Amino acid sequence: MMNSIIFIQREIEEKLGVMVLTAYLRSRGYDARIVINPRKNIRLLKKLRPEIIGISLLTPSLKWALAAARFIKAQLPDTLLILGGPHPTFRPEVVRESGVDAICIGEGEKSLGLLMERYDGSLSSIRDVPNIRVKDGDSVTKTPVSSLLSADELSELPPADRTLYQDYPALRKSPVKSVWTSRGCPYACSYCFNAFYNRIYHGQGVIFRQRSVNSVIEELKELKQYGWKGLNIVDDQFLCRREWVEEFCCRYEKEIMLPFQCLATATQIKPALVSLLKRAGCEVIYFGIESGVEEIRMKRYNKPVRDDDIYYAAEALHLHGMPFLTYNMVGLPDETIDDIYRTVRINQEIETTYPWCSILQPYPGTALAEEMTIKRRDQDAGSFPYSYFQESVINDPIKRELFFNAQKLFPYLVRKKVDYDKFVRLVKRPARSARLLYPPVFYWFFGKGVRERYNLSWSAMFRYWIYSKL
Ligand code: B12
Ligand code: SF4
Repeated sequence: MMNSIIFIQREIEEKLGVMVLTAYLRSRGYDARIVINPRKNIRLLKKLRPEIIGISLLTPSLKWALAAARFIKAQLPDTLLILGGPHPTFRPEVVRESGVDAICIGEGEKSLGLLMERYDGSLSSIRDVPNIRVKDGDSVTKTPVSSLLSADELSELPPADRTLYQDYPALRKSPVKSVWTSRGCPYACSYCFNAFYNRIYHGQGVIFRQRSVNSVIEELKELKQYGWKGLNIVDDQFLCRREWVEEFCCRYEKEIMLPFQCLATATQIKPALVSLLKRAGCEVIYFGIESGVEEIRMKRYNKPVRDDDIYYAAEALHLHGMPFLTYNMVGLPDETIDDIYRTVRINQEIETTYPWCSILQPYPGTALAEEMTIKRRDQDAGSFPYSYFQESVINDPIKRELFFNAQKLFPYLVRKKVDYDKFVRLVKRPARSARLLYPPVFYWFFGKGVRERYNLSWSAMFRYWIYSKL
């Protein structure tokens, strides 16, 4: 009999990685499914009795994942439990945790495919599978990473399996879908995972790979039947090859004709390209400013974007009436109140449509993690908050409060063009009663931004929120 796998997760959200792996496994004849909230659905899991349980793991969900792994192993001791995704890629040692049998580093298709083929109920049967760490008593067996999938191989992958989450009403009716068109980013920003990822794969193929335009368009045509209103293109480097973007826009405009949003680097945003994207249906472009202080951006964050690139990009976007969202961060331990205001200020100057701000999290595997001292040294014990909108993990309580206040008020400070004196009054040790209002202010702007970007009514937002609680 063929092995089967069930992916488990906490969030009521469609995970593209899991849908991609499911499509790959199903095309090879394996049964793959999803169960959200495994504790509540333990009877279902016991009934299905999968040979393998997989978790796609981001660092902030580590605590949940380890508790879920232990719970599953107590209930289904014969099941192989494997973790994959960003966290185990950067912290393979997580395989030593109780409840976890194996982890997968980097791209999952080839490894999980081979693991499903070879697993015979004993851990020794999967010890040779590339990219895998397997627990063996007190020691761990490692295998080297296999080469990255080539652009041709990516184009030949079956499209993400969109039927996977259909049993969940919030997801079945979700008006926004995601798609990926490329993998990899050659840059090395110090807060991002890509530098480390590229080191793991050094010598194992080209870092940046793009699917053929045809394979993406065919996937989107199929996706149309799910009735989406907005599409997110999740690529880190969607605009980096001009000819590819031109071919994509040309076909998208004719064959898909639905609104989409994408990410870019400010240096890539030029008037002609913006006009092309707008004609094809692009409704919002996202790009990173991160800090309004050029030196912090370029030296500390290692992001090769000058202030002038940002002003020029904004000009090109305004010229064509293209709304844009900017990613900003606060939270470097030596970041001053004036530095933060410069981040607010640059967004005021360029009249960002959707100013977004998060609190810097030095996730394991990033260059910043090496440099920063955080509240609890043991990063793997789940010291990171669930969301980067929550709080800073640095030691200094006064700075933590400053970052909290500035992040919560950021959209307000930018949109209302708040001046320096008022900014200082609002973010530097405000009265406790005033501070209680900051999270609602943040969520008001956040919700309003989501509603506008995806053309949703308040009632649609409310319906979606209710579904996500079911
Ligand atoms: C889209 C996206 C989101 C979406 C959806 C996230 C999701 N859960 O799928 C949203 C907007 C919800 C989101 C939210 C967050 N995100 Co996000 N997100 C991304 C983004 C841009 C693309 C992910 C993607 O779909 N890739 C395409 C698929 C095909 O690749 P993949 O998921 O990596 O899967 C492959 C492998 O990892 C592996 N694999 C994955 N799972 C498994 C499981 C098993 C068992 C196996 C064997 C293999 C395997 O195989 C897959 C195919 O090769 C990435 C950046 C990036 N380029 O990857 C950041 C990224 C994953 N996000 C990140 C972060 C920090 C967050 C947040 C925590 C931010 C926050 N708000 O605080 C939240 C938390 C979300 C959550 N609920 O856990 C970080 C993760 C860092 C870390 N150390 O974990 C990333 C890497 C961005 C970054 N530059 O740092 N995110
Ligand atoms: S450009 Fe974006 S994806 Fe690439 S390394 Fe920098 S932050 Fe990461």
